[in-house]
Amino acid sequence: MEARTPAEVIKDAVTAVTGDGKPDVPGKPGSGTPTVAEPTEPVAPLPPSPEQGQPDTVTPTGAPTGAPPEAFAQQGAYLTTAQGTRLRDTDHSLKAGPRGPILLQDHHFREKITHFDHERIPERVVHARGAGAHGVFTSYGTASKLTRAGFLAAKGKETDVFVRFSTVLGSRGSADTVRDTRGFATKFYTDEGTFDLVGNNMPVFFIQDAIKFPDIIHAAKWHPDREIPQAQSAHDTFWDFVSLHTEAQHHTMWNMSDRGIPRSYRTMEGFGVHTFRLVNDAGETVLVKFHWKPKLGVHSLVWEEAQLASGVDPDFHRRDLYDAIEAGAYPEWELGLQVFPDTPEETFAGIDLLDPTKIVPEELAPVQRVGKLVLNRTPTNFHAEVEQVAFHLGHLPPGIDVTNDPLLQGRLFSYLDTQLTRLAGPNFHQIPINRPHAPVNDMLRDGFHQHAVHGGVAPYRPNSLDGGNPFPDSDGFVDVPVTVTEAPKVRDLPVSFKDHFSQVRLFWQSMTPVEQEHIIRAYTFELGKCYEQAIKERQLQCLADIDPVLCASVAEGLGLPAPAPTAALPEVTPSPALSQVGRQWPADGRIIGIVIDDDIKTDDIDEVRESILAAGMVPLIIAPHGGKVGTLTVQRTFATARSIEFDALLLAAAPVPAPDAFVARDEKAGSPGTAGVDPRVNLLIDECWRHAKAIGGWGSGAQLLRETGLDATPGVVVHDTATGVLAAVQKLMAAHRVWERFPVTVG
Ligand code: HDD
Repeated sequence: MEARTPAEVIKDAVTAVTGDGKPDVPGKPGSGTPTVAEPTEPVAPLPPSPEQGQPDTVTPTGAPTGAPPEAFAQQGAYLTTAQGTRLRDTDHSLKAGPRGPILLQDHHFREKITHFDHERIPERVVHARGAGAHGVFTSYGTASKLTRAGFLAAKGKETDVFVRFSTVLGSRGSADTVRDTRGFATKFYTDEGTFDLVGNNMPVFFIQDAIKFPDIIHAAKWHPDREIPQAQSAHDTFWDFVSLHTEAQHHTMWNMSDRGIPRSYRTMEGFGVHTFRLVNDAGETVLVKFHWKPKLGVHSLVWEEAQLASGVDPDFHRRDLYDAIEAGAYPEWELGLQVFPDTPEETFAGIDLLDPTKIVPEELAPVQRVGKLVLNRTPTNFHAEVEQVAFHLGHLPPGIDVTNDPLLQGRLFSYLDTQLTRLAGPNFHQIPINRPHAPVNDMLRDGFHQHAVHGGVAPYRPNSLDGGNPFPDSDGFVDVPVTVTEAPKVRDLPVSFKDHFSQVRLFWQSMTPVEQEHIIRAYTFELGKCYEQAIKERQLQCLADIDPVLCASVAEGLGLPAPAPTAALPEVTPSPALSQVGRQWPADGRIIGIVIDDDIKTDDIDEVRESILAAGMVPLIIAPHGGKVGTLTVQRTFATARSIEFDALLLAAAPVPAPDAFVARDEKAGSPGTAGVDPRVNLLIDECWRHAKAIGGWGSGAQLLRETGLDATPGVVVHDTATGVLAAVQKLMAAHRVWERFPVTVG
């Protein structure tokens, strides 16, 4: 065969596809004369919809008005490369012909894919799963005698804040409602420098010395071989650790209590945990513990609800936070201080204030309110703000100082260190969410991701080249000159730290019977998930050293003998302030489900909806199908509604089973409830009742509650009128749950 030149070979190959070798007309694939049929028909692109607008009619950023401009990266309405070159097309890579390979020269393609490949940053080693919001802190001025920190001292002073809530153990994609401690970290952008209060929703911690932090976290996170369980403490290594390091018993009981499964971030207390030192203008000091008190009270889920929510809505807390803010039901907390004299012993009422496994009961040192926090703005970009926010206990303004709590001392190292890897370098304080709102003039220079262009030549002090700049300020941060006791260098802790059980007993005894019952069930569940008999037995021994009833009840559930205590149990004085039961709270932002059917009188429902909204709560209409029922807009269908979403349930109807099209066969077959009622409504009622939520009904809804006999049980209201039912249900909601409905065997 006659030899051909390379050019002829290529020409033949091209001609085989396009026929005559002429390129296609741009935008009209196949317009050459193909000798082989195109495998696909060219499809005309969809036209832009009219509401998409044109570059000169839409804002470039979509930014809400009033939002800080520096938070937005978009600077014009036209699509550009990262270098600002306008682009014609971002949907097609540059190819050697429509069916050819992608060309390496396609900078836009490489820039887009490379950037995407690096979009994720390492998740936090703990507290990976979280949600955050912006807000404002307003000082009451009541701390002015205690601290010179301006954001606390001046009455009415407003300070911008960013708060990040989190779970501790789970990965970034884990569920919100797992049993765990919750992080409550607040960044105050004060005029005198940033203050980070990096706390939890529990006032004590697992360990007393920071050197054990990697150990407790290794034990509590997943097993290293199979990386399970996700976001759970119900496994062997956790219980192995806490039963061997008995200082962890106090925090563990908080986790096993209802505090481990909060109803909402909005209904959590927050604690700074450690004791801090405040210093005023006169140089006088006091020791303090920080508390956040939620306006709505402290409320929790019940365990089954938490488990259901993990599957039905893993974003339960995140959604609740953002929905509440967007609905204008701004979450609120008061900041409070427990104040103690700064004595050389650093104790109060015999309690060592440096021991982070101990509380000071509020009955001994009341929490004094010093300001109010309101969260009023959701993040614009989750990654930029919630992922990149970096907290650190060393971020302190003048007037607040640390103590020698050995956990706090170790944390002072860890938080800066972790950001170096997580945020890839030492300049993370220049990321918008981390930028102080006070003027910055440091002598830090260069490094990865340096955003500032520093002037001058002399970032050192003293200097004679930059006019002496920057200057120290005699009014600046004071390290309180606390006397350090002369003592030998040791790897040890104070003797008082060795009491690991008396405060666990105090917590247990402060709980009401229903709360104790929940604690027993939590221990029984979690230890029941352990495989190692020795670990269960060791933890039972710890429970025996806390309380015999607790120990015996859990032992019974595990099918093991209850051991005797190793020593006489201490006398403790309960602290009723620790209980969540027995008080009345506002129900702002709570959600009431209203079950209707197609025959409903919509006037009644309109009236009820109006009253619910007027009370600051959220009504959700639950109907057999989407769309409208009369004039009412349906918000949940029987298929999409699940009890976990509602704090109370109103039955305006007893809906009959919907046509087959709407009910899955298994749901229809399996439900026990009342015959003739849609099984999904039966399930709603059943779960709301089991989870001790208020339930009410009128008309055929009342009839249904009578037929089931539920009307004779606590917290179930039947009435002739819708408004009568709502009034009674609202009263019940103030107590959060119908506590009498829980079965109790202790007490
Ligand atoms: Fe920590 C994150 C709270 C002990 C080391 N911690 C982190 C967060 C919270 C807490 C709320 C998430 C912050 C955010 O939302 O970005 N940690 C606590 C509390 C503790 C505590 C209340 C005890 C009273 N932590 C603790 C110790 C160490 C750490 C003893 C290490 C010695 N914590 C870290 C960390 C994290 C962190 C590894 C992970 C991500 C981060 O810091 O920024 O440095």
